Amino acid sequence: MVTLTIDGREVTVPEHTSILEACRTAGVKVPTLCYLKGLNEIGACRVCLVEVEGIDQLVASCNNEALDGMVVKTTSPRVRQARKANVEFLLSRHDTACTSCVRSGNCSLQTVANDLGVTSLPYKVDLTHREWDMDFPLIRDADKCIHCLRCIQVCDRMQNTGVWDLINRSSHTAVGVTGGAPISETDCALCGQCITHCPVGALRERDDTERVFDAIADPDTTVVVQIAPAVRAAWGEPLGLSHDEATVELLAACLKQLGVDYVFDTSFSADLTIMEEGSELLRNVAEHPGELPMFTSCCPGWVRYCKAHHPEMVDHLSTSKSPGQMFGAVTKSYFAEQAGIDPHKIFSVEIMPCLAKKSEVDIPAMSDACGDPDVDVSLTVRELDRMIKAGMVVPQQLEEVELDDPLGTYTGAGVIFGATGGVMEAALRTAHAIATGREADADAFKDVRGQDGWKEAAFDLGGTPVRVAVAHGLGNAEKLIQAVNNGDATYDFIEVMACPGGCVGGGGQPIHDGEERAEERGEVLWELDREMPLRRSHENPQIKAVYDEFFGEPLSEKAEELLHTDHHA
Ligand code: HC0
Ligand code: SF4
Repeated sequence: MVTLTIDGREVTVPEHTSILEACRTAGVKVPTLCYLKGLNEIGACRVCLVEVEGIDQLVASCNNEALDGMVVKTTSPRVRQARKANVEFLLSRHDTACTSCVRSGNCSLQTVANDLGVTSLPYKVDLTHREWDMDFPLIRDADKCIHCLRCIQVCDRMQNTGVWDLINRSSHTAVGVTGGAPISETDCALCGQCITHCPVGALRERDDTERVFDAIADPDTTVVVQIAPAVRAAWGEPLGLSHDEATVELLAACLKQLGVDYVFDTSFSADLTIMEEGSELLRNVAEHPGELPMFTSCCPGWVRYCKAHHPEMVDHLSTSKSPGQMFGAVTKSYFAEQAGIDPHKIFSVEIMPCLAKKSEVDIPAMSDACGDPDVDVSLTVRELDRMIKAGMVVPQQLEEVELDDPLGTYTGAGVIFGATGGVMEAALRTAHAIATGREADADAFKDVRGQDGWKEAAFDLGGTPVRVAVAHGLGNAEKLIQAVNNGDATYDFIEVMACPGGCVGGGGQPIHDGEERAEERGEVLWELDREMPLRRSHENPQIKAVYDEFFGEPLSEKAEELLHTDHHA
């Protein structure tokens, strides 16, 4: 341990702690912009400068160690003026059109500039607007980049993808797409983690909200919205709602207020996915022993990564569509039939914590129900929250409403899809019942929960031993695949979610700079599961009805046609 003095207060911290973390331990606020604990500790932004007695230069607190006997000052005039000058420098080459910036009100640069009393800029550099493919789901605005390098580190170190890099030389050095390639030609998985880790508005999603507003305004169009499992754990955060207040039923009320015709729950089709994927797993175990593992395919970020980095594994992906896509296909077939609506007049919207879903809905093969896309638009939670605000909807003034019939009923198994390990646990609950004819305790498979990047477990399903693994975050997935390819690990079934913590930590979720909320949001889903009267997908009465009335049984011809896909198509 080392003991140092910060602004006259003594504080003791473990050796090798940074001065910044020591300040935080002492309750001393130091502003930061580029710092991301454990991932980006490079002192690039120079906003966390402090004065250390005996050292002439001010030092960056994030990448200098706290030493025994050190005397640190964080609020001296020198420190304040240097921080302010450094922020003025950043702003001089930043597009400061805050009023039309998607991060206004949630931007660390804006906050730091306001906190430091920056009210005018002594100088400004001419900005050259750089072109970007505005059709791509991920938008980058180079004029808002502050060169913090977080996106490079997150993409490379956490997600093993390397889309971003330093480009150009000397004074022209900037952040850009590796090798200067067009973004659509890179291996971007569209996990969106660079967006949620960007401190400013340099990275954002393509905004598709106007398409939804237009559909709502069209009297000939029936707008059907599905809400993904992980949305309920986060949608209320920017709207000042607690987790208890921000229920899926209150969100349904907001959507109805906006003019949406039907509000359903993707958790319903998560239950449907389990019926198909669980049956697929058991069929594969029986028919192709030794040809496994089978990978989940419900995360389009993971599917994009798999296709780009591991084409040898594509045939091991489950052919089951993601719940979102299954929902779209069911909406424009079974639901359209039941409700007597022309499927071509249905506008199908999914609200997802995800960026990759924006590309998934555009895959040409995802149009099985009536030839139109099964899902017309995929919105992130951030876009949803913007729609709620733009529609002048005040959730606090609304009463909860029930989700609509017949696709609004779901089980706890469907809800936990949004947290790492949840898809696997839900699949095992049902696979066990199919294999043994008996129900296991709903918590019997909880060994695959938790925040470890790579988890494994083995279970007996009616005499068949099944080895399973769960990875979240593409860097962890990569390690797992390497182990499988090298023969160092053998599994029958593997869940991969691209985002850390699963969809609760998705790239389309509300942003809280410097905070990781995935674990806390995941707890919301596990708690909902514990409280649900039905916790196994096969117990969902509307799932039973949809098979009785429409699909016949899992993996039937109709189910294969509407609920499965060819990942090569
Ligand atoms: Fe997910 Fe899903 S759990 S991927 O994270 O499987 O986005 O929430 O909607 O489709 O259900 C995202 C979340 C979903 C799908 C479900 C799966
Ligand atoms: Fe999208 Fe979820 Fe996959 Fe992240 S983990 S890319 S949010 S589906």
